[in-house]
Amino acid sequence: MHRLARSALVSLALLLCMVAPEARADGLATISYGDNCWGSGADADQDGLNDDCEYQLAYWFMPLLWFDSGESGLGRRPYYSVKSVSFSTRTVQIFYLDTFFDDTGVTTGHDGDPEFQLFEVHFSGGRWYLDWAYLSAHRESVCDSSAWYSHDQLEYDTAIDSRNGYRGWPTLYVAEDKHATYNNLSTCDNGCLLQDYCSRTTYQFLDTSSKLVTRNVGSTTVQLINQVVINSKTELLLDDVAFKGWDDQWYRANSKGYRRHLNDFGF
Ligand SMILES: [Ca+2]
Ligand SMILES: [Ca+2]
Repeated sequence: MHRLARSALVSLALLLCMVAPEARADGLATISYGDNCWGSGADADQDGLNDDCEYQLAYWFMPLLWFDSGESGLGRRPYYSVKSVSFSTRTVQIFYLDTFFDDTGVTTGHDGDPEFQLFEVHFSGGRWYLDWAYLSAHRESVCDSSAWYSHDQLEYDTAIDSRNGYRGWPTLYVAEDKHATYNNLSTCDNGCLLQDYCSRTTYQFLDTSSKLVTRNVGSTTVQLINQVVINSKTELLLDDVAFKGWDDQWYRANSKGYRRHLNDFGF
C-alpha cells in the first residue's frame, strides 16, 4: 500500500478510536436529578435523599426481566428502597423487593417468593450509571446462587427502548417458576445446582402495573410502608416475619421475609 494512503488510514483509525466512546450514549440522561438528589426537597425517610429523586432512580433503573415460556408465577407487587452510599462520589443503592406471590417450582413451591435485586449507581457529567448489581438467587438456601455482578457483566436491551444505554437499566433473566435472577442465560442454567432454567421468551419490566408509584418502603429504621393489606390478607414487608405473598395455602410452606436481606445490606 502506498505510504501516504497507509498513513491516512492510520490517522482515520486513530480518529475513530477517539470519537467512538461518544457514539454510544452510556448511562441514563432521563433522570431530572443529579447533585440535588442530596439535601433538597422532601425527605420522608430522613436519609438525605430527595423523595422524588429516590422514585426516579428506582423507576428508571427498574430492570427488564426475561421470563421463560413455562413460567407459571408471574404475579408480583414490587416495592423499593433507595439509600445514599456517598455524596462525594454521588453514589446510591436501590433495593428492589420483587414480592412474587408464589414460587411455583415443582419441588420448591412455597407461598411468597422474596427475591430481590440491589443496584449501585452513580451520577457523573449529567448522567446516571449502573456500577454494580447484586442479584438474589435463592439467597441463604441450599442452592444459593446469588452474586454481585459488575456493569460489564450485565446486558442492556437498548433496542427495546432507545432511552436506555450501556450501564442504564439492566436486562435480567428470571429462573422459571422460582424467580432467581441472573445476568445471562448460561449463568441461569448453571444456577441452583443446575436446576434453574431461563430463556428469552417474554419480557416485562419489574413493575408492570404501578410503575413503582407509592412503593417506596423507606428503610427498616424509618418505615414508610410496612403493613400492606390485599383481599383481607396482610403482609409486613419490613418485619422479621414470614412472607406469604398475600396467600397462605395449607398445602404449601411460606417464605422467610425480606428483613434479613434488608439488614444484611444496610437498608
Ligand atoms: Ca429520602
Ligand atoms: Ca430512601
